[in-house]
Amino acid sequence: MREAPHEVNKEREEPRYNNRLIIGLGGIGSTIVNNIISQIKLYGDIPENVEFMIVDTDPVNLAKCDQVSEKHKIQILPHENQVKLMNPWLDPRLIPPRGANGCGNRRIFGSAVYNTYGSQIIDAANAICREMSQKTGKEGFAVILISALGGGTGSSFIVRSAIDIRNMIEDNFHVKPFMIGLGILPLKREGNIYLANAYGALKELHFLMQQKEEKVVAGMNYLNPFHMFLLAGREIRGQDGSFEVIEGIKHFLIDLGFIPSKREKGEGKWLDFADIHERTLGNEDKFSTLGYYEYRFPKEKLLAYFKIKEEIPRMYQKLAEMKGELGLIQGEIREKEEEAEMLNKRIGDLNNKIFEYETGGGILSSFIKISKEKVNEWKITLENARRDLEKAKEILNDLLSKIERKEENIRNIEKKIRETEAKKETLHDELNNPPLFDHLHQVNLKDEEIKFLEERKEMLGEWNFKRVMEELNREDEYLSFSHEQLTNVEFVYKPLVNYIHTRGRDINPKVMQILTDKESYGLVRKDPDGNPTYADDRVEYIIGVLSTAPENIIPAQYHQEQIKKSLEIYAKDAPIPYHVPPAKTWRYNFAFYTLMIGLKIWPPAQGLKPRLKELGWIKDIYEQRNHEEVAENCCLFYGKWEAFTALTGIPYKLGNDRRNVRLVTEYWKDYRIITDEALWDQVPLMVATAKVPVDEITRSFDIIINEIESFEIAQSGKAIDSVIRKLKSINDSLSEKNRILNYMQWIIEINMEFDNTMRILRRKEPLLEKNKIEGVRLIIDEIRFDINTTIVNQKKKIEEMLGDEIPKKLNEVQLLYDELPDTEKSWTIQKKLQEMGRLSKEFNAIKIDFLRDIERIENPLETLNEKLMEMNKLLGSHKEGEPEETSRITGGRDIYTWREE
Ligand SMILES: Nc1nc2c(ncn2[C@@H]2O[C@H](COP(=O)(O)OP(=O)(O)OP(=O)(O)O)[C@@H](O)[C@H]2O)c(=O)[nH]1
Ligand SMILES: [Mg+2]
Repeated sequence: MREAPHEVNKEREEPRYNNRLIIGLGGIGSTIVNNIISQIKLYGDIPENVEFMIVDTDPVNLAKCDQVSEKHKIQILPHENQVKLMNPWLDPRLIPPRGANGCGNRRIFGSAVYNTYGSQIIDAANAICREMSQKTGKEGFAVILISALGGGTGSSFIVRSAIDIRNMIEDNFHVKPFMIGLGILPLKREGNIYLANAYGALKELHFLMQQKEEKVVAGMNYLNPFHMFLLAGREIRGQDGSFEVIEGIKHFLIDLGFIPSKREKGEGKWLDFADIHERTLGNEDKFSTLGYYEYRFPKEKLLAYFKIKEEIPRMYQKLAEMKGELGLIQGEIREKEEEAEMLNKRIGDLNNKIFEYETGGGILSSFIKISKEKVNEWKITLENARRDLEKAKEILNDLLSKIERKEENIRNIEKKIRETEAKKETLHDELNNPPLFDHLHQVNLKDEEIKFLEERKEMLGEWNFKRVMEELNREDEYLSFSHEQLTNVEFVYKPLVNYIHTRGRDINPKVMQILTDKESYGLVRKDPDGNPTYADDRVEYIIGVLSTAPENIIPAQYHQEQIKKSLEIYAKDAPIPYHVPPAKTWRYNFAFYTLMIGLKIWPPAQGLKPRLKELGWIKDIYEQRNHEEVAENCCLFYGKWEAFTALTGIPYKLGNDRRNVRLVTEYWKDYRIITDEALWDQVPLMVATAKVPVDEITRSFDIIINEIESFEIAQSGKAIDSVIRKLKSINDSLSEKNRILNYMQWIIEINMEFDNTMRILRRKEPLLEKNKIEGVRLIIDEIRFDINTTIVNQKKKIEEMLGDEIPKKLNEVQLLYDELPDTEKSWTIQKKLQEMGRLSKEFNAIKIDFLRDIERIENPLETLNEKLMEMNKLLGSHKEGEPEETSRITGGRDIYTWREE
């Protein structure tokens, strides 16, 4: 099924990434790795080229991960004094209180812990890699790092350890490992600290991903360690997807061969690491995501249910047997107790007899002559009886402890029966009413169907999904949830995050008109359907994979072309946008996975929401936090001042830790998640957006000017009528002012956006095509002409007319009527004169407001003018060292001002 351009030379490529190391960091990261291992073990041993490792600061969580060998659990227990000693910069108030879980959600503390104990993680990874490569005889490595981004431990360690592990493998094995990161975003309703942590972690990951050149500081290479960083969200379309996201990740990684199992070796599969590597080239600076839809028949659950059903009667039988044994022992005890009683009695009698004889006063001595021998005989019998009694007591004791043990066993088995019954109930419920998920649809089974299948349970091993649904007479349903779903766009790509691929119709139509005005500016092309195509909307690479046993596919219903088309919508005009080969996997699952490489998660334009919706909600929370609070959400560079300076250009001060901490926090607080290309790509849009309110203001002024310029006084007796009409429409036209002020508000926002964007652009080379630069310059010139000439003239004209000419004309009319003798002023004329007087007064009042208010547009327009001049400069002759100079113009906050401190 592989398409020609995907052909990869296996012999050359595959061994490079033969050894796979999967690392779970923090609570959720470790749990996912633990789940992956259980899943792989379902189908046999773990292949020798796959190793797992988990790292956490929370021992309780590590203990729960029972699938990971103790040797591969890296437990980091931060010791307060040690952490303080190694991190003198750390404000002690940031150390989590005793008893807090792990890093207590503090990324800054996670950073300090990593500074102190990180080498343990790297040493462990090194030992595992060494052992694995000795076993496999191969040196290539692929490493997958998994963690949640909202916590303290995983979200810090994933940023820090990725660089160290990459460097360790390069140094020790002399190969470049293929590195994949996988981060889980929090739910919208989680506490603020989780949301803000996730934003902090994303900023740092994004920063690392932008490091395109080797930069070695203190022996550490800060080149981007990741080839691909996948994001998955717990909340998908407003629903809690905690379970689905873990299932999805697990299945995605195993079924697609990222983590080979004995069943899915990863070689000769639809996609291997060399393929993935090829697709990620050039997109390492952007995030990616995975899509997941699964239709599942609960074969494993069903078999487990049958097994339990068979087990329970056996358990009851065992219980009955044990109770029987208990009865037997109880009998024995009764016998022994009687025996002991009898012996006790005999001993008493003998003692009495001997006593009476030896004291001589008894009845016996007077009537019977008793020989000494007889007494001795009694004594021997007494001794024997005593011994027998001891023995009986011993046996009795044994029996009593035996019965205690039996009773304990019985209690245990009763407990086990109760548990098993409960488990049976749960399984039964899960078969009857499986929970409904957006990404995971499990077939529900009615009691008769369960019974039907129980009678044929041997067949379950031989049948497959399609066959079993036919046997149940549910083939229509099978078709609907498998094949038909695949041709529905939504299901084809179902990403595990809330990603909106296009900016769609969100852009103001007037801005759009400017952008797509091909004749004048040539900024944005239209596709054949007339929709604008923005390079920034495109997902760089989309791969769709159908994963099921081939027997489950109904060829006539599997519309591969249609699926491809659906994917194409999101891939836009990406060079090789999709790939839909079926992967051979499980017989009872019908799954469709998508791998989407190169997401543009930022807002596509000024004033729009980010394409990755999660980014919107975590950003909002983060930005409400003050400096101290934000520090808790940051990790990278604390205590690594030298690297901070080398990578950001912001100088640290030796020995002034408090200041250095502040610098790092401030840097992250201001950091924006966007690539240089995207930022430049937004320039035409920003400039086109600026043109709209300026155009609108000139248009509003034109309306007013037209209105007042046509103020002519009719020469007949109708003069007063025309004046009244005119005054009304002039007064109306002056309400255009409100529109003008609205546009002014928009300009103020645009100015802020220019500030934010240019703050970053000032340090970057322009990354815009020449023709676009020309288009943008043209728009800038037009706007500046409007600001400096058109609007200035319009204002001047309006001021003259309103302040001077119209009052003069009104005066003329007034005079005209004043000269009229009273006898000629009819009642109607008098009424009209009154009306004119009222309108003139109104005019005067509106006029004063108007002239005062439109003065307010001057400042924003002047600022915009300055921004545009600077933008022009940035587009043209960008030189190193220029930023300090230009930053003064905007007066905005600029991180370069730190240089002067
Ligand atoms: N899918 C899923 N995610 C969860 C669950 N519980 C917590 N999370 C996510 O995990 C994030 C916290 O990450 P953890 O891995 O628990 O934290 P950690 O890395 O151990 O960090 P600390 O415990 O603060 O040291 C939260 O923001 C949640 O989004 C769960 O049951 N399912
Ligand atoms: Mg934890």
